[in-house]
Amino acid sequence: MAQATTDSPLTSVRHPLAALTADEAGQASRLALAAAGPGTRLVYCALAEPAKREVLAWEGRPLPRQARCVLYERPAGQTWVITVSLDRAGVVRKVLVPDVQPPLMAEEWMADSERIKADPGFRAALARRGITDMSLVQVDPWPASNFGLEIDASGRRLARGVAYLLDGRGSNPYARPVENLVAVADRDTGEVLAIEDGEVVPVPQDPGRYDAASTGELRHLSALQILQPDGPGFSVDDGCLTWGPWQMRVSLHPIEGLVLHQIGYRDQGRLRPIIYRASLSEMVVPYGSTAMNHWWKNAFDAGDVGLGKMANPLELGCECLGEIVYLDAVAVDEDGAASVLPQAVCLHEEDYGVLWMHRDAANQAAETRRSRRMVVSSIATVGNYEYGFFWYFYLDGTIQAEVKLTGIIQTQAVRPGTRASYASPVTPELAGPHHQHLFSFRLDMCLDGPANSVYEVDAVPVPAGPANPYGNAFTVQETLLETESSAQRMAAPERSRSWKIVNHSERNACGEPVGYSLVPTHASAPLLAQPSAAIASRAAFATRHLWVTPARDDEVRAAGEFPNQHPGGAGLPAWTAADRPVNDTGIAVWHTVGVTHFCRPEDFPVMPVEYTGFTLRPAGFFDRNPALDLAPAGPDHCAP
Ligand SMILES: [Cu+2]
Repeated sequence: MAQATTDSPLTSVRHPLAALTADEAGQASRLALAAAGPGTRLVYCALAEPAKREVLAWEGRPLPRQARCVLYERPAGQTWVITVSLDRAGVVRKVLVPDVQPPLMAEEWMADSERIKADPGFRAALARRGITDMSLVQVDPWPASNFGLEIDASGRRLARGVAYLLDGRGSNPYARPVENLVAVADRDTGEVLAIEDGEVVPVPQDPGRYDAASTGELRHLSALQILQPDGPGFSVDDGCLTWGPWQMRVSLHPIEGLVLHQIGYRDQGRLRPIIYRASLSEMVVPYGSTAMNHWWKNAFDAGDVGLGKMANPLELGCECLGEIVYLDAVAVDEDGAASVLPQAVCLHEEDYGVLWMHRDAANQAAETRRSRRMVVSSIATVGNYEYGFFWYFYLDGTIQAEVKLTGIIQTQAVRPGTRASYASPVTPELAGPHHQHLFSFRLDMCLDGPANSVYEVDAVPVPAGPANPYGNAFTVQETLLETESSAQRMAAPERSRSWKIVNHSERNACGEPVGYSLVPTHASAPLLAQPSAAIASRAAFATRHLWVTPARDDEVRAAGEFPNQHPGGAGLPAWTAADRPVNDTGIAVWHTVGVTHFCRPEDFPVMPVEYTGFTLRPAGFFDRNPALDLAPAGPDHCAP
């Protein structure tokens, strides 16, 4: 998927990072498919981003415009990356990537589900549970993960399928899981290779419906309208968003979802760069249960599936409220046919309460300014879960990334009166297996220029003694993280730990390097699986809250580009083994945030949004409060 443009470009020369149009994505996909062998399928097509140095040096002359297509040659089981020139309508590079599995394709999900349902052994296992009407059976064929088993080393493209019993059309499949039954299937041949069939547990009765027609008398809220009579306070031109002093490029990548480029802030007439590229590099949902249907579940929803590919078309008044501008995206199917996915990215402003205020005690004069934030968001549906990715930009220079988790939990059927291990009860018939959602954000930093460094900043109590005669003193300890190994760090709330990104060659009014603090507001527990578990090497990024690497255009995905069935070790652990210096150079800062999810009854049948994310706050980037210049709120908002 590439992002379509809702506004026509103002000039014929588009920005080097301007998203592919539907025509470009379709043309590139056709050329790539034509260059591949028979039976090849298109997995995704995205803009081939020009090198960062070329983009930063760009002065308006057109750069070569290329698309990068990932393809799967099914008969040979081979993955190709084919780069296509859109200027010359031809293939530039064709690279075979050995021993990897590309992300899952939508057509595979549908086909594998039907093949498993048609398997006689699977049907017999269902019949043993009294289930014979296959029209009421849903099979979810998950990415199979990799546990170093013989079947994992076979090179087969594998699915592990689990079943649910529907309660009629539109019902909630996850309310009625078929427990202790797993089919292992070959996605290429359609063969069901193994069926694991354990103790029969009755399928829960509660249909778990959550639609408005099923939930009884509805509670209505009073009307709430957000009006901006003058229209939105921002503008978008071919993916370039400008809001007050803020400027950035917004796009939707098929795998990473929202990607923001060239985030900058206009300060006293000068556009100051902050981040070159901000993205979700990977995410993983490791399950902590030993049960047959759950122990192997480790969804890498970016690299296994694709968060942009699964983006929702958003609706005014539903996912977004207020004066909204939407950006469309482009979806490309496995045949290379491109279509527009409408309203995939939502842009709007939100009031955010008080930004700053003070009432002078002597003369009772009060000054108050209201806070507002620019919101850039997209919501992906991956199987049972929804993930909303929200970037917020505030008037005081703060940047915040937030993930909103909602949708339906993975469920485990239990006999009423019993309790499942490594799971929490959600209904008398259902448990929710313990699991985590761990997200790795990558920030290619560019604070006032590409050469940046990172300090770990701790609050440190001072031992009582001559230097602390009253016992109350504490100090701040800043430690420069000089190499990749020294920059693998954990959060430490007991030390108010943050990480300060600085540019040593640019100084603020206090003579200090300009900086931004990465505040780990939702660091959560890191990966809880044992170091010996397969997932610990497959999702090594999730074992640390912070990594810093030299920023390289070809190192953007924390678990490597193809985590699907990967045995592990790719991405951050492989790159950082060289222990490269990360001081006064172009750096990528990788931050793991997440949720450790012990399911609650309140998470069923559909889960209220849970939040995670982080904050980037200016820390000596500006010389004083950068929001002093805001006009006071109008008298109708702020009467004396
Ligand atoms: Cu969860």
